[in-house]
Amino acid sequence: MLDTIAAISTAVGEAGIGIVRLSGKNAIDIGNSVFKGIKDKELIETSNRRLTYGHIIDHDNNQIIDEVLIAYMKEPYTYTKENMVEIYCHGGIIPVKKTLELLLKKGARLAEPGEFTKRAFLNGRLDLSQAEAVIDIIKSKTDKSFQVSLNQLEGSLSSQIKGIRNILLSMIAHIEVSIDFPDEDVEDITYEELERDAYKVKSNIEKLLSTADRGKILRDGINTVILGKPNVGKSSLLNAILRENRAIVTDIPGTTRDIIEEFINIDGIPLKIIDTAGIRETDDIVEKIGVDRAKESLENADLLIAVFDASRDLTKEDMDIIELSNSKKSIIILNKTDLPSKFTKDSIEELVGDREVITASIAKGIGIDVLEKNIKDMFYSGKIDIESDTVVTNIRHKNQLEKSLKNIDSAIEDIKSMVPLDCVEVDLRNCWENLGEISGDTIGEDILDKIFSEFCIGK
Ligand SMILES: Nc1nc2c(ncn2[C@@H]2O[C@H](COP(=O)(O)OP(=O)(O)OP(=O)(O)O)[C@@H](O)[C@H]2O)c(=O)[nH]1
Ligand SMILES: [Mg+2]
Repeated sequence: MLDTIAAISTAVGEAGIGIVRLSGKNAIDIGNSVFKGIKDKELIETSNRRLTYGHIIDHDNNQIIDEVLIAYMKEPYTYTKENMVEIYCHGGIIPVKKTLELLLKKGARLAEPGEFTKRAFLNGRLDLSQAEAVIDIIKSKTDKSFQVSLNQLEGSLSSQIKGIRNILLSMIAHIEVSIDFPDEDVEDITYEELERDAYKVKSNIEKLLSTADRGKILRDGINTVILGKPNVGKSSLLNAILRENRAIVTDIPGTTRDIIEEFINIDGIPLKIIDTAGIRETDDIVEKIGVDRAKESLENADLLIAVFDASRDLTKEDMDIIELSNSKKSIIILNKTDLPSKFTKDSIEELVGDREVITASIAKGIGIDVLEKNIKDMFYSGKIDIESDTVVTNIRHKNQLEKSLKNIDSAIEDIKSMVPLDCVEVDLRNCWENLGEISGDTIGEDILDKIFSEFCIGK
């Protein structure tokens, strides 16, 4: 961890400025070796944390690389808690790339994805859930998901996890005392006390877990799949919700072949909306792949919008769609009601049970508002006040919470049947460790590598 890393921290492309960062023991020296200020002033002669004007220069051949602003920041009060230098180049691909190349030539190593944040974690400036919040902030697509990530970065999840782990630690400590010093004059912990504390732990874990599904939705958007047989108006619906002509619409059945994904925002609720190929039996190889993809996309769907065409008779293909939709939260759209109908709303309502059926004429813009309101009602109870609440948005955190819930359940069972305390302690310890993996207090190198590999380079 002693080497000095460098990377381009801004997105590559044409822009006003581009920032190259250095972090590590030699960052300031390396920065100094490529800089020339006004009247030959060196970087180390300037003040800590102050932007200075000058040039990046390859002193080996006296070549000017770019005109820049530069600042160094001395450890430990930096993003990584190490010495850092930030160089503000002109935007565009060449100035930042050339500057980076020069830094590498002067002894810096190209940073891996997320390595700056990883160092912030390893140096104790952020815990793991906070570091993960940094990725989520970068990737967030809506105000709400941004706000939740920001709360996580501020430590809302960390502090709750810490609270639960403290209860566990105190239980473990009491058990150890009882086991190790049975004759001493310390008061033994009773099974009743253990049970009471274990239930406290359990309810806290459950509370966090109950936010997890909602959390996933905030992070990724509600995964919404539009499904139906060919030509019922699926792509028309996508376009209507997006309010743009994103997907090709024609009167030829089998127009959409591939999956089309778009993100939109309905009054702050993020939707990932997926238009699919019309489902039918077909010998066309390309269409067949499309149909398979449509069915696959259903697996991860949070919400299904099943579309039916009222102007044509219901067919076996429609029955298949109803069948497929049974296992999912779904909304049924009865489309093309501007044309003479071949079947009624009642007849389809009978087939879909207690699910809502919306009559629509997507081509005429009728029914879209009702659909949007339905989606809102289904997912946005408004009960969670995002600004103050902790929401678990990360699958890894959810898995750890589930594991620790199993541990505490098993501990509770043991406590109730009054098995020896050292057995209880094993479960409590596992629970403590599994929770610790969320904050990164107990975690293996391989998991760390996996987490940080999700970052972009330069963060
Ligand atoms: N009359 C009428 N026609 C509509 C309506 N909605 C869509 N259509 C027409 O139905 C045809 C098929 O629409 P698409 O949106 O391409 O249907 P699709 O379900 O995506 O079809 P595939 O991609 O082939 O599976 C087009 O000609 C649309 O203009 C409607 O509400 N009323
Ligand atoms: Mg289509």
